[in-house]
Amino acid sequence: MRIDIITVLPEILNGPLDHSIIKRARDKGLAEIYIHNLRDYSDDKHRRVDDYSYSKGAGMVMAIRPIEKAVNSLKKERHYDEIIFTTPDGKLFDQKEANMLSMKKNIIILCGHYKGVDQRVRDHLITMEISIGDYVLTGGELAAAVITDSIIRLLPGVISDETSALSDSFQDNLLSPPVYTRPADYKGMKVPEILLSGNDKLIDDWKHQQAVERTKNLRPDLYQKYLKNNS
Ligand code: 6GU
Repeated sequence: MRIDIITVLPEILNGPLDHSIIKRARDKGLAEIYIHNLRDYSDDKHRRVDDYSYSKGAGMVMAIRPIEKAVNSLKKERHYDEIIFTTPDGKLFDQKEANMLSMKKNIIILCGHYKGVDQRVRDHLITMEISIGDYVLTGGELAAAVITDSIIRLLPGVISDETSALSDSFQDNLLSPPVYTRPADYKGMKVPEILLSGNDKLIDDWKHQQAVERTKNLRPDLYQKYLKNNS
C-alpha cells in the first residue's frame, strides 16, 4: 500500500512515521509513505500556499492552486482510491475506518491548516474528510500520522502472528484484557492464579471475561455495540 501525505510541515510527519513497527513495514516494502511539501507546488516567490479569506476577519485560508497542482501531479502517476482531508469537522475516525482504508491500494492525505481550505478543494478534489476526535489540533499533521499508523499496522506481514492486529482492542468492540509479566509475585502484588495454571482454554475464557468486564465498566458505549453484534 502507498500513502502520499501533502503538508506544509513535513518535519512533523517524518519523526512519528520513521520508528518501530512502521519503520520496519517501510523497510520491508510492505508500506510506502511519501511526504510532500505543499510549498513545492506554490507559484509564489515566497512559496506561500495560503491567502486572505473572502469573509472578513476569518484568518488565512489554504488556496486551491497549489493543492490542485500537488494532487494532479500524483494522480498523473497512479490511481488513488481516496483523497482524504484532515479536519476537525470531518467524520470521526475509528477502527472500522482504519480497516477499510487498509484495504486500499493508494491514498492521499492532505493535512488541513490555518482557518481551513478553500471550500472548492473539499467540493471537487477531496473524497473523504476525517477528524480524529472532538478537540482541535493546530494542524492536520498529527492526525495524518495517527491515521497512517493505524492503517499500516493492519497490513499483512507488518505485525507478527502473536500480536496479531486481529486481537487488538476495538476489533470486536472489546477493550483488551489486562496483561502481566514476571515476577509472579512482586512485593505481595500477585499475578492472577489462573494465568499460572498452564490451562490455555481456562486462560482464554478468563481473558475474554476480563475484556467484557473492562469494556462494560470503562466504555459502556462500546459495550452496547459489542452486545448488539453478539446477540
Ligand atoms: Cl483531522 N485536524 C485538526 N486540525 N484538528 C483535529 C483533527 C484534525 N481531528 C481532531 N482535531
